[in-house]
Amino acid sequence: MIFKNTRVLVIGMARSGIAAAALLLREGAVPLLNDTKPLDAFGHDLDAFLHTACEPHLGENPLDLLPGCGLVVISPGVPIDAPVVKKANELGVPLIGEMELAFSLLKGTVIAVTGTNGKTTTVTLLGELFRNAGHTVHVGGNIGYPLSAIAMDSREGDSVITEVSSFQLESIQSFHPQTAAILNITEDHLNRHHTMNAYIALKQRVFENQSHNDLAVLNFDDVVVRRMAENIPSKVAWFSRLSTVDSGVYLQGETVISVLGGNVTPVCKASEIRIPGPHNLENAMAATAIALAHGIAPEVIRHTLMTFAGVEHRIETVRTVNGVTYINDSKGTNVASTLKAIQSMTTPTVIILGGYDKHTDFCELTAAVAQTSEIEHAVLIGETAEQIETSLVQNGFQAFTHAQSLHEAVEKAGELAVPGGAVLFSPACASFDMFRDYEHRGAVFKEIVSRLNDMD
Ligand code: UMA
Repeated sequence: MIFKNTRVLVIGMARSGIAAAALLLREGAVPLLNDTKPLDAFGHDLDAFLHTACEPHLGENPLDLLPGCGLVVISPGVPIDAPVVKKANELGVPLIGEMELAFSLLKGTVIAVTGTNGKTTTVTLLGELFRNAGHTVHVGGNIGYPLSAIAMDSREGDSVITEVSSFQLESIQSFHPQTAAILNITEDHLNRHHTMNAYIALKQRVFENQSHNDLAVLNFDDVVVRRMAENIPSKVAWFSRLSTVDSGVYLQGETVISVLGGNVTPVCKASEIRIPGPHNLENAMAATAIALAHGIAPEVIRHTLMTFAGVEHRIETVRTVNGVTYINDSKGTNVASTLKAIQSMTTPTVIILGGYDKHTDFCELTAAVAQTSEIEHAVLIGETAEQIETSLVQNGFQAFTHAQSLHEAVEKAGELAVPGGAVLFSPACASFDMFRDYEHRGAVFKEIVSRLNDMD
């Protein structure tokens, strides 16, 4: 792709758009920045960037600018059926996503991790593993640090570990990770992808440009993911908590075992892995399979698994106030993720649920709320509060309360919780109805909790 002197329309002026524009400027392109939001929706940092670099076009996605452009780069938040994308296709203006742009300019070995849940924990753990093994490592992508920012300074020989979302996979062309993993697939983002089949097909695109020289790391215990092995050319390494596999990582009794090229090696005891819960055991096994394939020694892996403490906003204990422990699981942005948080509770719990409407079916969630003896009460917030209420009632669970804001929800949950119990903030929904993203939502939750009065 030739960028020099090319006028490039960059759609979206949040993290991805700004990083893409900076990368394009470095390549000598002429980026035109665009966002449907007004300028005052962006911070002062952006002001400085715009005045020195690019002129913004704000308020709508400008179809009239397309004919003068040689390329369009879209942010992950721009769906592939957006009018601006359709128009670019009609006019024959090449269009790629920010991740594709970054990939075309990246140096180093790319390792991609996707799946519905566990991506952030797994890529963060992989970063630790590769760092502890002496690699120069970059961690980014959907985790919050755009791949374009990594492309600004990655070098040959570096390891680039990227979290990949279905949104990003919608607009790839040549994206080709040397190693790609799918952790699991459960229902999510149906408001954007419409059907489960479409969502699964997008996830599988992470292998689309791989060959028999590349590695696919797949969850043997997830039937949808397991079946993908039939349709991809890559070598496969499995990870499995429930079965023995012939290549990859599995659990035998209490021991995590690796089997690579016929060599069977114990890596560690499951109980030595610091991040808790069966879902984290799977994340740790996926990371182990990837690390082993990249030559990292089992003793480095064991040490890292024993010390890695997990990620912010994921079943994160914030504080105990008046005997009640407040847990931030803002990263619980879908039903499967919140189910894992519910399963990890061991004391009487008030759960705060609800958020942005992704057209989710809440039946499995509300059944678990009704059947899990630890969950004593639910406080409902956000766009989906009424839907969750209806579903709870259908499952015979009446112990719910509504709140109009997160602040009110935390106060009500604190009043309802018993000493020795917990307040679990795990919304099972995205955050976009009330917050910028799940990190913003988690930070607000932690701020509210930090201000609660402790009577002890
Ligand atoms: N916009 C338009 N036109 C449109 C749609 C959006 O102009 O048709 C504008 C919006 O007004 C907004 C900007 O585009 O200003 C938003 O772009 P964006 O949503 O892509 O935001 P970024 O800050 O660039 O964040 C994106 C990812 N966001 C999404 O996928 C929604 C971040 O993932 C990612 O961390 C970041 O790039 C860096 O790679 C977040 C996420 O929620 C965490 N991801 C989803 C998830 O994990 O479930 C997929």
